[in-house]
Parts: sequence; structure tokens; C-alpha cells
Amino acid sequence: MVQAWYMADLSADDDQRLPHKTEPFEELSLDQLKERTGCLYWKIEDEDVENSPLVEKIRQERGYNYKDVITVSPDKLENYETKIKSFFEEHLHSDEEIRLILEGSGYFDVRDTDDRWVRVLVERGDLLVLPAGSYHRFTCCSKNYIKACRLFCGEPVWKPYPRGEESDKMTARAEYLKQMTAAA
Ligand code: KMT
Ligand code: NI
Repeated sequence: MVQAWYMADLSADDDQRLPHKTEPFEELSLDQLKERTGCLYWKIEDEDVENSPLVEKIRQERGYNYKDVITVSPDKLENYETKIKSFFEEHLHSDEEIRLILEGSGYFDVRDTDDRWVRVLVERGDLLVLPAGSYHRFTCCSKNYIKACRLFCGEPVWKPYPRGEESDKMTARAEYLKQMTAAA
């Protein structure tokens, strides 16, 4: 099942690739993750994760007709250092960020409704949907390797909007906040 927890505060010289759990450990259940961040999550148990019937069903139901594969590692991703830095800058998108993990592992950090960072460990067989307008960031784990499918409805728009005045005013942000208060 999903592993998600409230993060300890990060200092500038901390290694973002470590788990950063709090003491005592504050874990979130799948329901809590959904209620507090709006994230959706499925565990894909099939041997062939990429071609799983459950993934196909979710793609059809949610209209995810676009798919590509991204590998984030020093030797597979061009400009790795620059990209990993930008992945870890807090941002939002105008659309969902949908990742199906095929190999390796990483952490998606998502803000909850109280603006606290929730860290979600993603590894093989995890399908995570970050809602449009949710503030988040991504980092690899210490092994610096993750391979994932990126799904999208229609022509993909990957543009990140760093958290700030502009992103706060976006329609996607307003819609996200509205949904989160309606669900509360
Ligand atoms: C993103 O947009 O943050 C990414 O694509 C990260 C790598 S996919 C696990
Ligand atoms: Ni993103």
C-alpha cells in the first residue's frame, strides 16, 4: 500500500533524497492522503505494470489517452542536475500530474490543506495522480533512479508554475481549493 508521512522540516544542507520522517512518525493512510491532499493512488499488482488491465481501465475512465516513459537518472536524463533541481522546486500545474512507476523509486512531496508537506514514496506498481493546482515537488531517492509512465488527457502540458503570486491566482489553484473545501 501507499507509504505517506508528514515530513520533518528540511534545512538548506539536508539531503532531499533521504526520507525525512518525523519523530514520532506521522503516517497517513490512503484515505487521509486523499482527504488532505486530493491525491489519488492505486497499487498495480500485475507482473507487467505498464500493460496492466487495471491501468487500462483507469486510463479509459479518466481519459488518459497520452502516454510516454521518463527515466530520471544521471546517465539517462539530459541535464540531470538542472532537471532534478527544478523538479524539487515547489510548483503546480494547470492539469493533473499522473505517474505510473515502472522501476526504481522516488518521493513526491505534496502540500496538505494545512500547507504541511506530505512525502509519498513511489515505487514499482504505484500509480499516483497529483491534482491540478496542488503544490508539490519531486525528488529521487538515494539510488538516483526512477522509470515511470507519464499519462495525460490530450496533448501534454508539463509547464510548472513555481509557487508565488502568479500561481496562486491560477484557475487550477482556485478549482483545487474549492474541491478541497467541498470535500472537507
Ligand atoms: C515531474 O514532473 O516531477 C517528473 O516527471 C518527475 C519524474 S517522474 C517520477
Ligand atoms: Ni509537477
